[in-house]
Amino acid sequence: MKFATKTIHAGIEPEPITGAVMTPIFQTSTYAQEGIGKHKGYEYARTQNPTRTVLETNIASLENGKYGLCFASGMAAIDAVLKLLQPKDEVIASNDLYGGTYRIITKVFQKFGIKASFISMDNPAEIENYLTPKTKLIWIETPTNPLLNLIDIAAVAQITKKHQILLCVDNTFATPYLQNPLDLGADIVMHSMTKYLSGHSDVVMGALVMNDEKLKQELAFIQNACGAVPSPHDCFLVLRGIKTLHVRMDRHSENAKKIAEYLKQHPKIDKVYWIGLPDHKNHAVALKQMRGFGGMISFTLKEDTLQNAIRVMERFKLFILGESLGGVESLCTHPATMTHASIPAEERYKTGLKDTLIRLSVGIEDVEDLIADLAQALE
Ligand code: P1T
Repeated sequence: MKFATKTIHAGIEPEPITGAVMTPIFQTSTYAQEGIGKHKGYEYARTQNPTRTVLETNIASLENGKYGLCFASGMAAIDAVLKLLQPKDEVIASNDLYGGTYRIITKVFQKFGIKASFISMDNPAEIENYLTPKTKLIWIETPTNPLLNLIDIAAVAQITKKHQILLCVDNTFATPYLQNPLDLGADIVMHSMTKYLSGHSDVVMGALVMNDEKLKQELAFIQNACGAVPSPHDCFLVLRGIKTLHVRMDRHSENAKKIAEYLKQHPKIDKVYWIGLPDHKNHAVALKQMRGFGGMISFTLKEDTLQNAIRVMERFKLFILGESLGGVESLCTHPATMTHASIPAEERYKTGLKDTLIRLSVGIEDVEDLIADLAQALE
């Protein structure tokens, strides 16, 4: 099956009793058992739920993986991966990444004896300088949040395979429509389904996809033992969102291209970060491992003061000021005080994340209206 067909059909069959075409919301916490240990594969809804099973099968298929697991949030999915580690194990993560990922590693898992380093992965060969016998996990986000750096997944996977280290890729910004990390050698793909997969800013959810059965069993054990599972209603909403993922991503990318080009020539704009621009520092990596460039753009102003950046963000009429991304509506975010506030300023500055950076999640509205909004906000 091709991608557009999989979004609508993978793992999804009409419901056998009534023929309902849409996967029903199995709003139940438990299932009747015919006898002790005799049941239809469902015992208790933390462990399995049919609406969730369909979504897990669907997302696995979109990522060309064998197994999918859904969680109550993207952070719950990240939490499950980190729980594969033991005290004294080490994780190496890319240094530009979602603030919540930095926070859970440094504020939650370091307390339990996990060590972490956050490094630039522009040159993947340099990762080897940081490896120790205790390194068990490499965590990368590509494209990164919010600076839109790219990491060569296949090059990192060569290193992790050589040293038998797990590689997990946060594929939230790209989505499986634009990039499939498992095909490039990653062991686990992680998603905040809150974003493009649900696509309508009405759900918080996360997912992991993998090929290795033992790894799946370990992660499913953590999912059930720790219990951060999504509700059946939310699974239904994400299934519904995914059906239009390919159509939405095309429009997000198309609109973002026009907006990036508009910003690029605007006299008040200094830097524009969009991976589709030929002068983006990692554009070659995008061409190598992605099928398109997506809807996320960051930029800074020539008169680079916090006051100016705030003025622009507060002047938007269509772009909604807020956290999150990937919905049909355009959003504008101030990473330094919102999504990345939990990263100490000196760490943020090292990666190039200034207090004045403005991040846009370009929606699927008419691009002329979006450009008019940018024009009036920058006036
Ligand atoms: O919000 P949640 O579903 O728990 O997912 C966390 C997460 C993980 N990975 C990436 C790349 C993310 O962007 C996020 C959440 N990010 C935002 C809320 C944001 O506005 O950047």
